[in-house]
Amino acid sequence: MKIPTMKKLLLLSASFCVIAGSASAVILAEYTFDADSYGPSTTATGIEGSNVTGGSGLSTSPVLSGTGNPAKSIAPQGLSSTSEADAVAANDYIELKITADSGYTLSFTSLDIDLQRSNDQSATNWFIRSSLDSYASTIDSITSIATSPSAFASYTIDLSDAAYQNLSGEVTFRLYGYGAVGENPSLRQDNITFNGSAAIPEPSSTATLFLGAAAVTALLRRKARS
Ligand SMILES: [Ca+2]
Repeated sequence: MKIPTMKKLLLLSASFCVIAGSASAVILAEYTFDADSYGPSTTATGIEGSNVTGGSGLSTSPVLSGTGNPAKSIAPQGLSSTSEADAVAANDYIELKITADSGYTLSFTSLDIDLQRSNDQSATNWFIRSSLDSYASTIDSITSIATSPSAFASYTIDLSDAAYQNLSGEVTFRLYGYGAVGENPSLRQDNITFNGSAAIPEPSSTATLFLGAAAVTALLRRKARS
C-alpha cells in the first residue's frame, strides 16, 4: 500500500520530535541561603545560578536574615516605594541570573518562593520581572503577604509561558517589593526555587535530525517533480 507523501512527512516529523524533545522536570536552581551564601544551594546539570544582588534603590546590599524557613533568608532593605511603577523606577529589587551552559536549552515551569514580612512596617507587595523583555512587564505579583509576626507563606509563580521555554544563554529575574509604611522596610524571601528542565541534544539525535531533514527534503523534491 502506498502511503501518501504528506502522511510520510507527518510521520517523519513526529518521530524526530520524540527523539529530540525528551527532558524531565527538575529543580533548575534553588536558593535556601542556609549556608551563609548568596548563591544557589542546588543547580541542575547544565544550569548555573548567579549570586543574588540588589538594585540601586536598596539602602544596603541585600543582607541575610537570621530568620528563615529555615534560617537564613535574604532580606533586601529599603523597599520604600508605594506603587509597582515607583518600585520599578526606584530599582527596589533583588536580582539573580539563571544561565544555561553552552549547548543546553533551558525551559521554566514555575518559581516557588517563601515570603515573610519582618514586621508590621515591612513591604506588603512583591512582584517579578525578567530580562527577556527588558523588565518591561510584570510576570506575576503577590499582594496578600501576611502581617508579621507570622510563619513564612509559600507562593508559586507560573513560568510556563512560551517566552520562558527552550532558551539558550541567560535570563535575569528581578524580585521587587513595595507598599511598606516603615522607614527602612524589608521583606524576607527564602527557598527561591526555579523549576523546569535543562536539555542538551545528544549527538546521535542530532545526527538523526540531519538525516530526517534530508529525507524530508528528498520527499518534497520527489513530490515537486511528480
Ligand atoms: Ca533558608
